[in-house]
Parts: sequence; structure tokens; C-alpha cells
Amino acid sequence: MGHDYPRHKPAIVLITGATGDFGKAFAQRFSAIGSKLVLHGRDKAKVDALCQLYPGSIGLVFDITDKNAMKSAIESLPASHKNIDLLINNAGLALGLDKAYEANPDDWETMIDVDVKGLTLMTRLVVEGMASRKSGHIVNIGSTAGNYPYAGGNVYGAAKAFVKQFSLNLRADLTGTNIRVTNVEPGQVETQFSTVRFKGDKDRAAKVYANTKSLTADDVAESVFWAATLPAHMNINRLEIMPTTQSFAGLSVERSNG
Ligand code: 8X3
Repeated sequence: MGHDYPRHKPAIVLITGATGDFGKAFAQRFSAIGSKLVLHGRDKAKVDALCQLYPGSIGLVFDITDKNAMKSAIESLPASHKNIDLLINNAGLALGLDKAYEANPDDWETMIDVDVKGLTLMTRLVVEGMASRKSGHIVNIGSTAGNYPYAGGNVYGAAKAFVKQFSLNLRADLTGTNIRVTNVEPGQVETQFSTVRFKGDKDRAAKVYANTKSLTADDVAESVFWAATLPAHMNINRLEIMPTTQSFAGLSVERSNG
């Protein structure tokens, strides 16, 4: 509308966890401006189906907790898709909402393996090439859970706090490389997130989103898109987003009945 602010166009975008709700929204948003997509997921059929929607995209099928498979997959990228401009570290999950003394330790390990180890090792694999090319952008999908504690958030929130600090420390290391790092921190977004967290209990998941207006995956995609298409001299360090219906709870106080 007469306002031709310069936009950056990431040529090649790698999205981890691309077959989930966020991932699909990111793929759609960046394909709309002609970015070439590298789409990662665990399930070959889902990755293939997603790639069909985006001609010229490449699918990578591996479990993000398998570091050897991850390394081979990244090394297998053809020259046409090798120089990743934008890495969206999106693969992640919450499992359970139990108190720390009742939570399943296996769930804790899975969250640490995916949300912390998967994200850091993927970053390490991709950032080296970015540093040598002196260009690139890493967008990490954090969470408000990394900023505000809540009961039952224990390891999920801690993992997302790790992602936030890792993002900021990456920026510190990347001074002089021209590489951008952004931690995007959504609050409540209506996706399969809660169904996964509650291990398929759709009724319990539906209650999280009942009678309110949550963010959508498209809302988050628009935010990531904004940060990633700003001119290359601008770095959004952190971007915390909530639906207007969500804000802050007070601190909790224990009271005796006497
Ligand atoms: C999602 C936000 O509040 O469900 O990361 O943990 S919350």
C-alpha cells in the first residue's frame, strides 16, 4: 500500500517437526514467497504427503533423538538445498502436566532429548555452514512456559528456558558472523500440543481451548515470518506472543484453614 519496506527472503528454509501443526503453517507461509523448503519429520508417509504440496521441497525422515541419523540426513542434502538460510527449530513437545513428584521420568527424558538435545544438535549441524557463509537465521520455537513457571510445567518449562538462554548465548557467539537468532515464545495456541501432552486424551485437550480464543498455528507462522523477513541487519532476539485472552496469573499462596 505504497509502503515498500525492504523484506529479506530466505531462499532455503529447513523446518524440523514440519508435519505438526506449527510446521505445516511455517511451510505454507514460506512457500508463499517462493522459499525452497526442507521438511523434516519422523513419519515418512506424513513427510511425503507434505512434500507433495510443495514442489521442489525435500523431505528428511529421521527421529530427532537419533543424532547419527540427523547428521546423515543433513549431510545428504543435495547442493540445491544444502545452504540453509533459515533453520526453524520447531520439533518439540510437552508430555504430562503432573507434579514433579508424580511425573513419569520417561516423559522427562523424552522432553530433554527432543526439546533440548535435538534442538541443540540440529543447530550445531546447520550453524557451521551459516558461519562460513556469513549469513543465516536460526528461529527457535520456545514458549511462554520458559518465562513463567506453572504447576506441572516442570521439565517442559525448564527445557524451554534452556532454549531461550541457548538462543541468547548463540547470538553472543555469532557476533561478527551476520547470523540472526530469534527465540519465538508463544503462549496458548490451539494445536495438537495438548493432545500430545495428555497422550491422546482429546477431551482433556479440548478443555484447554474451550470457551476462549487461543492463537492459531497461522498466527505463530505470521510472527516467525515477520521476524525472518525483516532486513538482514535487524535481529529480533525474543518474541513473546500470547492471545489477547491470556495474561499472567499471580503467585500462588498456601493457606491454612485455621
Ligand atoms: C505452550 C504454552 O502454557 O501450554 O508452550 O505451556 S503452555
